[in-house]
Amino acid sequence: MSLKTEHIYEGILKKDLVSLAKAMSILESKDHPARLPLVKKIFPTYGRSLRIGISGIPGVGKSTLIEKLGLKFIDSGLSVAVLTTDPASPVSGGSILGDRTRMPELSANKNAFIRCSSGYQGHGGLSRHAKELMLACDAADFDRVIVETIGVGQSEYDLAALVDIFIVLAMPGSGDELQGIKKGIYELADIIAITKADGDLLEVAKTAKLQHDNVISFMPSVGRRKKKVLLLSSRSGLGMDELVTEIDFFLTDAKKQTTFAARRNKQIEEWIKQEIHSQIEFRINQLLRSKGLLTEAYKKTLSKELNPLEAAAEIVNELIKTNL
Ligand SMILES: Nc1nc2c(ncn2[C@@H]2O[C@H](COP(=O)(O)OP(=O)(O)O)[C@@H](O)[C@H]2O)c(=O)[nH]1
Ligand SMILES: [Mg+2]
Repeated sequence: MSLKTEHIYEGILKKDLVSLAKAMSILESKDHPARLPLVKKIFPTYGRSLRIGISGIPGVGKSTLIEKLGLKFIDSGLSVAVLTTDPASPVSGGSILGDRTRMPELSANKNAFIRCSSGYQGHGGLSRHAKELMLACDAADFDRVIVETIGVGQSEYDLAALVDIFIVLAMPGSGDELQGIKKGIYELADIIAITKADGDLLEVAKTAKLQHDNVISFMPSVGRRKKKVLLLSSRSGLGMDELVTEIDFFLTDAKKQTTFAARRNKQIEEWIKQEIHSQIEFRINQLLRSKGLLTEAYKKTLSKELNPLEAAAEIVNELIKTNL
């Protein structure tokens, strides 16, 4: 490990936020020579922080909630790291919802650290390297790590497998409950919170809560506490204390029942699995580039000698011969 990386490592251990941000940049860049040495150094700290996953469609109120929740944790003497993704469009490269500014108070707090990765790095809005970023938060000894992901595609499933508690936010009156059932996302949720339960939306939110209560009453609670549906308003503060209590209660209870440990074991398993896929993909792309296989197949496909399916099969066979 270079002196510079050693310096960054020492900095993380002291919770120096600049070092932590630098470490995260290294961890997010696949080819960085310091990436592996850094992971090796910090891995022994794995699992120190409690991980909270928060998911829900864009605009449901995740970032606003995280700011309030983070400040509540800090008020009770805890330190908080937030990993979020900038829902930038790969086309315009611009931010749609301006997440960077959505947590102004929390970002100014010295007991908080906010990392905003660009959304299109990974699939569905979860940073491809969320696991490594969480590990860096462990090393910096943050008490709570909150990870935000937009409820799109695979990202919810990926996130649910990487955290100690998974909270799904639902918008009142949006038909979210049906969406949630369809995608099986409520099966993964430990807590479901109906957001924006204030002003004109309060009554709609109350109805949505009843619908959600009904939906989850049919779901089995295998090995864990029954799922909980809460009414929440980041604006009026309704349900905020209850949410904090529920999170603590859930985690304490999970630890007692050993489901917490089981989940942590699963997290490691999931991490290895995701890493296998990512390393194979990286190797394949390297080989494709170096061997010019793609160009050859492309030519044969253009001249209609092969169709794309055959061309791909030919390349795969060739790659297998090289033992990847
Ligand atoms: N009425 C109301 N609006 C909220 C609440 N929380 C967030 N919002 C608004 O909903 C919009 C989206 O919030 P945001 O936190 O960015 O959602 P995200 O995309 O899920 O992160 C913003 O305009 C917020 O001001 C709430 O509790 N009540
Ligand atoms: Mg957001």
